[in-house]
Amino acid sequence: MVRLFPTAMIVMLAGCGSPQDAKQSAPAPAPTADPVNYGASTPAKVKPFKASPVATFDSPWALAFLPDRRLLVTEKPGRLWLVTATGAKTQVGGVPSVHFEGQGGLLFVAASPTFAQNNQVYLTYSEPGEGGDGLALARATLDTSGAQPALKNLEVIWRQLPRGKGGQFGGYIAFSPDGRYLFLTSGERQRFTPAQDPDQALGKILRLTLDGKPAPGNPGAGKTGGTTIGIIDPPENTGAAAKAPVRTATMPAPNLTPAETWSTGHRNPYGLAFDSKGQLWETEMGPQGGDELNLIEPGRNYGWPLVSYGKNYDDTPIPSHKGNTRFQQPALYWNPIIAPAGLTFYDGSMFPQWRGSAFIGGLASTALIRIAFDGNVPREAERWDMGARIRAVMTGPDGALWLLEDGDGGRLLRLTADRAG
Ligand SMILES: [Ca+2]
Repeated sequence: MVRLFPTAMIVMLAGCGSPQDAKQSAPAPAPTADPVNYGASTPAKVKPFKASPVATFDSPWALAFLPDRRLLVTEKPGRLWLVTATGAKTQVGGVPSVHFEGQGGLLFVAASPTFAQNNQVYLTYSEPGEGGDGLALARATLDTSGAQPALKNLEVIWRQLPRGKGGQFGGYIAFSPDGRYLFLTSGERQRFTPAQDPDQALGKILRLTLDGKPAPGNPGAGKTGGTTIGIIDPPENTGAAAKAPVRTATMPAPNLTPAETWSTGHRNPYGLAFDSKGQLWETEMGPQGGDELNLIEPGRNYGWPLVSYGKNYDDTPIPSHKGNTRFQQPALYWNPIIAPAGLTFYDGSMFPQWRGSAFIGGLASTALIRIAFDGNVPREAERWDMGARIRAVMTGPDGALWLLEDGDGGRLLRLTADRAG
């Protein structure tokens, strides 16, 4: 079946609620309390940690710890490094070719929950192809037996279709606490309305098996996608969303299945992590204003691009999330923006006062942000100016916080409890 997906249908879809409707089990109503805006927070003057540079990279994007406490670090132009805790770097061979431009390139890296048994790792990246780039999820074996570490048996196990130019890919991975499922963020590529299309894996969070297949028990389990007429050239990141797309093409939809979808209506999810209670949280870059921290629950619709706490880049308004019970509210939001990148929950021993907190990196805000929780309600507890765009933050096995700065010359920083002199 070939389907058009004009704006009028988007409105109809939004009224249909979540994919769970089909199973006669509508999700609980979205909370009606409007979230707090932390956009005007000011950084603390004192940093209760020491930030030590460990190594320097060219546009690093993500880091992952291996069981032996070495790290993998991606560089957006397409390089992968194996790094010791003291900063010795060895380049990893066998990395797939990526299209490095704009927000695209080699993105996330994660060690499989089964790494101790099989040395498997996952990568996400912008994969070039006919019609443009698409987010790809690949799995490979990290072979460290030779003189140079290398990825072996690399296999793309999921692809974001339709392909297209530019935009933000998402690409964050989080594993369920039991290690059985892989959650993947798929950005809406600045195409707006596909974030509400159940047949396009854009603006979604997916729940997959470790092999990249739809996970059993997903809200749309058993459903298959239709052939979709997708937007190839996205409009500029402006309010032009409602206007006709520049160019469309009929795309096969072999893996645009609602069966993969866990949640809908996301813009640019650049952070995904489980807390100690097993709840999944996501950070999302909004448009002009409207960055969000969301508690992710299955079958819920988080509203993009139909509602937002921000406005379009050309200053055209977007209907507000405020008071709107059709869509899941963010748990908190930022306007003006922080540009969140990276999300980690802290459970280490180096900073016992922060156990249970979450940390978010900030690009535009050049900040590290601590989120504390009152029950299940998050609040921005502290913010520190790091003097550089922060691209990633991860809790290390040593209890330190590990950060990546953005851009050429971006440093890997280890934050320890020693106070700065
Ligand atoms: Ca939202």
